[in-house]
Amino acid sequence: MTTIHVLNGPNLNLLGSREPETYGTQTLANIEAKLAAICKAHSVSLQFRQSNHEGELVTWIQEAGRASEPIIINAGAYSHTSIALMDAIKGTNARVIEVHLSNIHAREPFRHHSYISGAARGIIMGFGALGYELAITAILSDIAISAK
Ligand code: CA2
Repeated sequence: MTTIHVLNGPNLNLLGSREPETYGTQTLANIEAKLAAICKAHSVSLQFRQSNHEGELVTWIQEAGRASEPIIINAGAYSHTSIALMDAIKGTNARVIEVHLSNIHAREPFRHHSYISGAARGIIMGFGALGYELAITAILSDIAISAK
């Protein structure tokens, strides 16, 4: 059974507690529950994780990469700073979808560039928690196409 890895970066554990105007009201646990239900309905397994540590995210990307399993990543602020995450993604042949809750291009200039984007298959941003569901849909569709 394919596993979809959903990786969340720094401070996303605070989701739903502050800044609802930017990030919405859903908690990470809410998002995980929704994705788990979608994955169950499609007979795929879900590995949903969050870390405030860059190296841990690198390790998880490598782990998914070794298994050639798809990754959905919201790297949080590391998106704008981390060459290590970019290298980890480039070093895998895993399919990677970048997600952001907010539209980073409508925010401060320092958020406009993401090191993840150039290494990702696609990017979904600005739709809040729905973005994660859209990313799962995209991956499920990719899996279905590659199984044909
Ligand atoms: O829009 C996104 O998903 C971001 O990846 C979220 C990051 C931010 O640094 C990126 O520029 C865009 C921040 C996540 C922090 O989330 C919080 C949620 C509630 C309260 C405080 C932080």
